[in-house]
Amino acid sequence: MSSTLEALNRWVDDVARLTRPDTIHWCDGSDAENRMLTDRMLERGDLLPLNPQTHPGCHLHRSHPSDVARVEHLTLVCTREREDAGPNNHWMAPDEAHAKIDALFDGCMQGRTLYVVPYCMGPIDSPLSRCGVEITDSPYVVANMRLMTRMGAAALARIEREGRFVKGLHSTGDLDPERRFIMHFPEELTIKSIGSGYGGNALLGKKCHALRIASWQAREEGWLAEHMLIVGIENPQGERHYVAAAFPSACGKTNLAMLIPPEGYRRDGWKVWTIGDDICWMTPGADGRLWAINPEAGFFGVAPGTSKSTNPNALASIQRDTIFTNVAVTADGQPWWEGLPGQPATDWQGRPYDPANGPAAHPNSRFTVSARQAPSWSPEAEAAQGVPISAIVFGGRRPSLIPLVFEAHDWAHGVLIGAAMGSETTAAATGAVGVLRRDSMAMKPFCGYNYGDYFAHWLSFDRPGAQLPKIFHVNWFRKGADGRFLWPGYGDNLRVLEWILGRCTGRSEASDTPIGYVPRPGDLNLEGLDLSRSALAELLEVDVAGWLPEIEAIGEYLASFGARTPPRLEAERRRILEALAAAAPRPARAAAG
Ligand code: GTP
Ligand code: SPV
Ligand code: MN
Repeated sequence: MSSTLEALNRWVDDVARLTRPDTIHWCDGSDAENRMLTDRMLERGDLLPLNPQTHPGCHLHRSHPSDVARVEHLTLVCTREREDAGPNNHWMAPDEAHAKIDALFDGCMQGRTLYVVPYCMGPIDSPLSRCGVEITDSPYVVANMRLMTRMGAAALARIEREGRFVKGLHSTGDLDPERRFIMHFPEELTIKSIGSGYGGNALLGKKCHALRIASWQAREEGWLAEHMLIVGIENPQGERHYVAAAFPSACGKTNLAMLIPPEGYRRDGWKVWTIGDDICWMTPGADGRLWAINPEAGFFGVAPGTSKSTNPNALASIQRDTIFTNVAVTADGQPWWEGLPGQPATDWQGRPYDPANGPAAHPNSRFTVSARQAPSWSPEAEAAQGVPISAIVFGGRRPSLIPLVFEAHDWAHGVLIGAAMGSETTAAATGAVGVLRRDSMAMKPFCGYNYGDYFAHWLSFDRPGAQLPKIFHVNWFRKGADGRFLWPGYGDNLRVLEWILGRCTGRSEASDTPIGYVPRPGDLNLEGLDLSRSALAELLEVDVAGWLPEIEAIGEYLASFGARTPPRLEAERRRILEALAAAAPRPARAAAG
């Protein structure tokens, strides 16, 4: 088979000449093809069967123990000008990068099948969607792409019609971390990835295309490609509002996107609809509002912590036709991870479970499942025009200082809040866990260009005629003196979303503080919640003395992007600093100068 698009055929030929596969398979995305691939993977041991009674159509994949997360130090943005990639990215000159990685691709598919995977990011008939083709030698990648994107014949037809697509070349290579690279060439709409079979490194439609390449295109074309969930909140009056929220990897997007309202809310008629759990593409509409689509069609979710009490929607979604990666297994062949009832028999590496070896499931173990299987999945996720966004929410893991929720005074202040985001690192990427780092808009690992230019692009949406969403910051991860989370989180986060949407419709009150509008204890609906008065006070406190050094640190961080940082952000920062200094007890006032 081949396509009617010469440019595509030529590229596949060129790649085949370089990588020398035994055979070439063009994917059509059909059930028959998926069965064939599954059988092949079961035969080779790429997939292991799970209990077909409790988990029909589910399989386990164990990746190489050195290949279990994104590798940010091996992820490069290769632009002609180094400054265009910015200090937020690792950079290599395009010629040098191509030469380096093509040498690794040379002959790497000998004895293997080359799969051509056409995919569409977003509803197949949406003008906001964008297409790509991934070439890979991993059937596991094909099976995941089939769940995560609109993959196959319909995507190919659109690509042939449009003639334009992102080229992604992937091989698992020999899985040697020394010969592993994930390279992006935004000026050529090209991705090359070798040496890893793991999620974000290998499913090229996801972070590589839908964020790094798409953010570059979005800047050129006037839209936004963001690391955000999209959730619809329906109140008892039947009004539906959509919220887009950016939290860093493993900081709660999937959970918020699928939350189940607390009991009292359910009784009153509140409903929550999932549109997306990881990526959001937003474009200004003719009405001035931002309209959003989820470019993905599935969830690649964190398994540990997913349970009946935390995320029952996710748990219900993954009872059938799911690929589990690096989870543990019970004696009767069910997938298992920390947070589930029962006992693991074997750990994520297939060893008999021994607590001395650490957690049974890898902390970054994942499930891949079609989004349609979520009970909360919204039909609006298929809408060609997307959904209108009422509020944008930023957040991260901040054990101290940052209140449960606050609202930006205006768009520019909101952009500063997003740019200043910080969060403790998680197991989603290799490296130390629990280290506080700046992660602007949760895009540190995913922004395909200079952060300074990115902040300016965000600011540019504030123009005449725009009906922009209000911007908020949340922190579900504030800890008390005893080291425990102060806020119950999960379903109870709807209480905060209700306040947020109330701010958008004029129904919620707040106190105006130097850092933004903060709810007073009585402004949140806490009915049915067992939260001590002191915990609530701590969650909503604006600690002026603590904020002064934070705002100083934000200044140093913004300055690190040099002349590309828009002066407007620094002006906003100084405004806050001065307001804090005016609110501070006497000795601190001098600091603001
Ligand atoms: P990526 O898929 O890596 O982008 O992650 P994500 O942002 O979708 O994170 P996810 O929802 O999978 O949550 C990651 C971890 O945070 C899980 O272990 C959750 O149980 C935990 N978590 C999510 N929401 C909350 C919350 O409100 N409070 C607390 N304490 N933990 C939470
Ligand atoms: C993340 O790390 O933010 C993820 C998983 O959503 S990955 O696909 O690996 O990027
Ligand atoms: Mn993510």
